[in-house]
Amino acid sequence: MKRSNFFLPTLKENPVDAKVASHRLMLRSGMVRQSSAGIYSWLPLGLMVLKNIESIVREEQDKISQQILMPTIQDAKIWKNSGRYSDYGKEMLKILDRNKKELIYGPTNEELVTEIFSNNVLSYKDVPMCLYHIQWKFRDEIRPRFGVMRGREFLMKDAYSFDLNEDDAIHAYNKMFINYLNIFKKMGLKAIPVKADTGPIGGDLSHEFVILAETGESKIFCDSNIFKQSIDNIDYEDKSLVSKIVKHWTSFYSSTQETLDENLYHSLVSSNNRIQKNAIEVGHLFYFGTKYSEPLNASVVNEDGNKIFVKMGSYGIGISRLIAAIIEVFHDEKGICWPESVAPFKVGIVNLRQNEKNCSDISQNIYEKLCSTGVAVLYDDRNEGAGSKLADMDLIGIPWQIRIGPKSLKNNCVELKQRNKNDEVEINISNIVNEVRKKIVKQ
Ligand code: 5CA
Repeated sequence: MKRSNFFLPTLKENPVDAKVASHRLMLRSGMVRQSSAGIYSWLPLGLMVLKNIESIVREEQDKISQQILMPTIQDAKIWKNSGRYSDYGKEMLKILDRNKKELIYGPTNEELVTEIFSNNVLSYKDVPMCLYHIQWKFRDEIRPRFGVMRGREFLMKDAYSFDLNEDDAIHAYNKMFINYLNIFKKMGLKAIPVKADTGPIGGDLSHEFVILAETGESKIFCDSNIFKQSIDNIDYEDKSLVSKIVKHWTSFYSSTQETLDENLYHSLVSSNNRIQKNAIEVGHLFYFGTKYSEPLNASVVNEDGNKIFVKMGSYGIGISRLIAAIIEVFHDEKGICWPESVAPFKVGIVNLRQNEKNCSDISQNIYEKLCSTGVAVLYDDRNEGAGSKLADMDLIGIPWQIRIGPKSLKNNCVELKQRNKNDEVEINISNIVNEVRKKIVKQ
């Protein structure tokens, strides 16, 4: 993509009402624009990152569940049947259509997915089943703030599991637990699971996945050793391995403020290892048994001919919030420093002297070669000063920068710089494409 053709309205000044780094940088780098409180339009750069995050989530979720797509607008009737129409309170956006039929804009999808299951699955042979979708949600939050971190409209991945008995349902929960660790790892994040409250979703088993950040709205209390643990891809059908891994991770004390047991925390974790910090909730797991399957009549006939209500869990990831969380972790005073897996472009080319023919010819040539090998490149070909082009490239956070100017061209070289390091190296023009490709593959 050439910058001259790319809709990227960057801002030089910090917007006054943006209080946290991620909000400031998302506005300054032209990723989003607010349309009303807590509701955003996604411009090309922002949408590219959103899609990258979606595809990491999709790739991992496809290993343990099937993707569907439910609508944003739901019939109020199913929410009345589950009892949540009144329970959900003012956060739920209620709508009347032209026939005065009551609809709602979905804040989540337990009711609708349970109805789909109930109308289409009759036999125990069809379970276990796990369905997920990636869809916009609306919650009329009292205090939408920090940009897409706490929006009113936001993109969520939500999955729902259906099982015959509690043992299988806990296996589904555990698979999701490990899947989440892998998803966040792929984004370069160290997310940890913490024991959590179930809130309006309900149930008796729940974990939040959180990222440490000063600006996070959750407070967590945990054993620092949990940060030293790592996760690998595993065979999800190996029930005992799955359970062993989850037992290991949950053996370290970790809790949100709401579920904190002060005595237990102090007795289990030595004072040097206690971490009490702010964190951003990026994912949430719930197990709630038959809370929705009973009122919405989601049952199957088992082998013995008996009708049983399925045991369910639901599992969310804040896709749009993740962008803010990633920026909170990966930024410096100049701008965003994207981890490569989510970066909108892998390489940015900065032509430092647009009006010098040699610089432009070589920039164009490297740009074409990189594009033809499938690398996502943004080439800043605008007729602007070198300083402002470099500042913009730092602001938008592309992981690798190729800087092309007369000084290094004298040695037949260009400069290669990693966004988050101060280690620019001169590389011969004839090697640059291969060098960059090698570095990207290695990451
Ligand atoms: N139905 C369940 C699981 S699918 C559910 O709705 N869980 S939740 O309420 O915890 O939301 C799931 C995830 O969505 C959260 O972990 C958080 O990352 C994200 N999220 C929730 N509210 C917002 C919001 N107002 N703005 C941005 N992201 C949000």
